[in-house]
Amino acid sequence: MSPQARRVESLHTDKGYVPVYTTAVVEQPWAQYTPVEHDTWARLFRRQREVLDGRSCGEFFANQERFGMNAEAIPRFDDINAILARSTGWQIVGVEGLLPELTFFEHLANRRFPVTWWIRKPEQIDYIAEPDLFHDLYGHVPLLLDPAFADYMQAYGRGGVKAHGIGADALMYLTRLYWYTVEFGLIRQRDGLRIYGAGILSSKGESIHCLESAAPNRIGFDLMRIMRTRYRIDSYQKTYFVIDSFEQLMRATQPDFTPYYRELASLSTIAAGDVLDGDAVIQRGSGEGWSVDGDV
Ligand code: HBI
Ligand code: FE
Repeated sequence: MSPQARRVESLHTDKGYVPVYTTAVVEQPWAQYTPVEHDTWARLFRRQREVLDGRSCGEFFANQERFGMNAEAIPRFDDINAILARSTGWQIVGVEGLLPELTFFEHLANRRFPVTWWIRKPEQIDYIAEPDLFHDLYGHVPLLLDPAFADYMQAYGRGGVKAHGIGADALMYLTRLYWYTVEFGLIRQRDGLRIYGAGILSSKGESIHCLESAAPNRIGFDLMRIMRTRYRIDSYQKTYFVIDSFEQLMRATQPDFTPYYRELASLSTIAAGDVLDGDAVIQRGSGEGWSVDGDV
């Protein structure tokens, strides 16, 4: 029997939002979702369907349809899992919210993606500081049907377990990679730049900003460059990194990163908005509206 699902939210303290770490896997309490919660899913689903038309990568809507995701109701995790099992062998597991890093990596390494079971409140439609069901399920899960992306996520999890054993710096480098790919990545496809990062796919504002705004830099994927680059947690990204394919991502994570971490220790970090001489610049950002500090 799984533990009972209970909604755990971050606590607002003088250090900002502090995640309440819980590690349990819980059963999705599907029958307990209220009409308001299904409606929140419906509103977000319809809105992003419109915004992401011509903006999300080709795989995104196609895979959503393979899952049968629609605006009618919050999907059942069991239905999603039946389809995942037949394709890439991934599974989703219900969780209360953010997990401790090692627990999170261990799930990924075993082809399990943790999905927050609860959905945001109506007044949080436009912004919520932590992952909820909409971000996790709508944003992350469709790409788990893509074989190369699915392998990348597992390799990332294995690398995470290893980095956790190496130390805090290794973990910091690897977290930057997750941020600039899985959460905020762009991909170059036949008809132009497209979104694949879940942090963007689940945000109306950033979906438009990342492709249309003149402010951010758009730079070709470079593993070591990314692992040196700080990022923003409280505003749109100053820089987006662009991959050419999910195979490129998968190939980049095949080697053991241990020597990379050693090299990174001798290299300076890069501010979120900086452009370097060797960068494969697709667009140099105007920097309009950027705050001068706040990179993490
Ligand atoms: N836990 N449920 C959940 N979802 C995440 O995306 C997540 C997490 N714990 C840690 C974490 N992400 C980050 O440390 C990643 O950068 C690895
Ligand atoms: Fe996420």
